[in-house]
Amino acid sequence: MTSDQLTPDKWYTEIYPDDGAAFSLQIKDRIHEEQTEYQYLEIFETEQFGRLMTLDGLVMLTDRDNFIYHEMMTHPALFTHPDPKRVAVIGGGDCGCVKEVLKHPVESVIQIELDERVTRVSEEYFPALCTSNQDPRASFEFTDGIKWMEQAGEGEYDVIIIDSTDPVGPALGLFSAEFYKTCHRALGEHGVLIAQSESPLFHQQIILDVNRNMKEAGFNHRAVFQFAQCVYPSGWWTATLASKAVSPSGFREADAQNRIFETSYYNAGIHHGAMAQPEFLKKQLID
Ligand code: AG3
Repeated sequence: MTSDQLTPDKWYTEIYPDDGAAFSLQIKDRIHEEQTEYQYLEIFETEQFGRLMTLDGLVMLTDRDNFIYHEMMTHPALFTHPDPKRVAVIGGGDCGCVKEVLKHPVESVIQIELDERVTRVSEEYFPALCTSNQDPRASFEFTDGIKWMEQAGEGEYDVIIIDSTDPVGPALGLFSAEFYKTCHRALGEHGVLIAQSESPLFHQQIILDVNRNMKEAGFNHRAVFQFAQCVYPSGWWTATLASKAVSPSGFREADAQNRIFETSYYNAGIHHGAMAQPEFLKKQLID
């Protein structure tokens, strides 16, 4: 299914058919491939981006640039909540979000990933993302995140992070108002939700739908964070944050500024800047 994405001269290409565009990485070797119960999983050694993981022919992450994505999927949400202690990551099987969350003084983080193979393969091929997996505050469940949230206790979490694939197939439900409603219920009174929400240039409608669905689910405040991610469609990506009570503009800026842990991308200035919206998006986003 995906073998034609690697040419004989060793370029791996993900095509974006709806946008007449593509992105290629120069490959040294394919070092792993398997059909899991859910998807086709491949790992490549690239020439310049370290290792690459793909799922069903879509680029998930590379060693070189995943820090931007994982830092932006976690720190803005954790610094928006006044005192985050209990965190859930839906999807995110590569453990990159768990690692960033554990830099905060949280009590627990649980990763709920459908496909256990993604995590096992990450432990082997992306050890840098899995360095905190043995932390006693971390736990891992391999099951459907939608069902998990339906059964979660009321107010069980402070922050929920949705690190999903594109909204097709099993991930589609993770972009729905119904799912966000279960998250709203599972969050405490200052609860914060953040979800990866695709490209402002290629997937504007998805961002607008995510915002509308979060509002419908009862989240009073929402903010779109933008950042570069050159290995994803258009090279430009977003995460949408939704909050029950705290306005995203009132994030814990001093704590972000004086944070005691290392980041490579995130800081208080980036947090502010990432919330600035391009005119074409601002005009369409609902308040
Ligand atoms: N999650 C978002 C992947 C979306 C990429 N889409 C694409 N290549 N068409 C990545 C998981 C990182 N933890």
